[in-house]
Amino acid sequence: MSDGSMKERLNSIVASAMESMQKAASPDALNEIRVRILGKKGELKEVMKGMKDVAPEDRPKVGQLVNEARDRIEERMAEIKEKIEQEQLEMRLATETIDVTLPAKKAVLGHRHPNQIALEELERIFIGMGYEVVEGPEVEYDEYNFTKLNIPANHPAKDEQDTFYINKEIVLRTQTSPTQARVMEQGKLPIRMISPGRVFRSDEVDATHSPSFHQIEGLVVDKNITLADLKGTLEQFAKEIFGPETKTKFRPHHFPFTEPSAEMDVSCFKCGGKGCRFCKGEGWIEILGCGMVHPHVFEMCGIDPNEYTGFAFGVGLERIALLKYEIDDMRLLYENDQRFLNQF
Ligand code: 2NM
Repeated sequence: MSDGSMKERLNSIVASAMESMQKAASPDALNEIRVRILGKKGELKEVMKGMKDVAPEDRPKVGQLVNEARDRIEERMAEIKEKIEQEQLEMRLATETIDVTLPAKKAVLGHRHPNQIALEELERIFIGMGYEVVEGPEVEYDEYNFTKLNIPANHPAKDEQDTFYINKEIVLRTQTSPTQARVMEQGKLPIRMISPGRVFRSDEVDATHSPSFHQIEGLVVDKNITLADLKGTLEQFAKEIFGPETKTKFRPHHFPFTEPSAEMDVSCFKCGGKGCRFCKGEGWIEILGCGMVHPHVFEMCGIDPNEYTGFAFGVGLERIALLKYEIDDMRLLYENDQRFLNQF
């Protein structure tokens, strides 16, 4: 093949490329042209293949012609690409209007969890009585979770069946009272505090149990605190949370960290104490555990039990939420189904 006919062929490729590019209406169409002409199996590559038939002395000249043809096509292609993109942008600006008068999309608001509502109500009641809210670690030393609370090494609460152990010395706290042991140890007296938070017990999930639930424990330490202070405080608490008609009843109980210890029942706020399905015919509903802080606990937390006395109590937050909102299965509290949560 002569370099003259090569030149003709190149000119015709360039001319046809120019023509189809001129007609191209989209970046995609342009890209097809690029592949057809400049691509690996494109028309220019075909011309290069014909180079073997060109006289060796003409080859550099023909190579240069191919490069020039490529440059011209690429240059024009870039111009046309920019023109098409500009046109498309103008088209979108002209057609895609935003109606600023449309009503805004409603933001989907979450909802306070029943546990949270109950927690805030309990906190409000105790803050109103001058208590401080103190939070502590969920991963706790065995020492604070058990030993300083008068729960000795051989106590059944420490069984691996009941407690999650991280290692020999560290557990997931089974109660929030270790936070109170920490506050007592700091030695700033008197103390009026509640400690809310998550606690852990090795329990199977059912309608009334969960391996992770929440507690609020209270602690008052001062000179001359008596059982009368405990009763008066918790009676007031019961009336505020369940209504002014609520009666309370204290039954003797045992806790390692208090002596004497009791459980407090409230008169059923559904039937007023006559007995109904809600209180299982009892007229009373068990609400919390309490007692006078054991002198041994004071000693282990650095407080002189001859100078100071105190009372403490523990309430299950879920238990209060289930009762107050008449929820019959604890599992509903952990499923975070908005249709359920929105009811409270
Ligand atoms: C309860 C029942 C009775 C309690 C004891 C203490 C502390 F730290 F003072 F020893 N805090 N909370 C206590 C007492 C907790 O829960 C059912």
